[in-house]
Amino acid sequence: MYHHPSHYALPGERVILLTGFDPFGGDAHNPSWLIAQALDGQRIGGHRVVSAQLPTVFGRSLHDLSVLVQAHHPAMVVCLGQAGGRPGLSMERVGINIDDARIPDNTGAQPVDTPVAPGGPAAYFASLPVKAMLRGVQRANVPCEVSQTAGTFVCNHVLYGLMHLLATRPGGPQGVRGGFVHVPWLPSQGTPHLPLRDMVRGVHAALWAAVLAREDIALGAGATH
Ligand code: PCA
Repeated sequence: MYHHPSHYALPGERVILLTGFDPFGGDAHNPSWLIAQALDGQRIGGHRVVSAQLPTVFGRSLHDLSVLVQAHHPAMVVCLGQAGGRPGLSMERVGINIDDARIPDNTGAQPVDTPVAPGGPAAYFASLPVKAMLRGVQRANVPCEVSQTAGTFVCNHVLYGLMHLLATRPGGPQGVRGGFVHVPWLPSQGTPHLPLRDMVRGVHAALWAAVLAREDIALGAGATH
């Protein structure tokens, strides 16, 4: 399932490409896609949010993401994914070059200890200002932390693959910033959870903070939980 974006930027607007995933692992919903849909078309400080769905599938998710980046020329790419068991939003700091699936993806593939990009570097840091985004979300009174691992399933695959794509395409990242935000379960999925409206507010605040902070802020690790 691949949803084409329903909004496009007007001339002169910079694009924030915001992605969410389809449901996986037997769940009926994936809050990451519901949040992306809710924010589709929003204007954020001279930027237009263009939302699209990625499949929870190794390989194809990255293929779709690279097509979207080529089509929309975003100034910023923020991918969202569900992380059941986490209590709040998490700003992912790093993607690692490994696929190691605990459950099958939505095509039944379950890679074990294979690289996302053979020969690629071990890891990439997200280039979003994670601490500024953390503070923005906290100020909106939505639980949030900086996370040091996006796991080893499709979300990490997409974060690593996004940063690899930006780093290796002709001309380099070209100022395009990218990263990943994990979100908790909805109340219908389990505990801990957050209401959808709080997650939407939190991601909205994170996008504002990312647009406003050209450089990340210094915020001690003690403030990140
Ligand atoms: N979460 C999974 C993949 C898709 C999603 O929403 C993950 O954390 O890897």
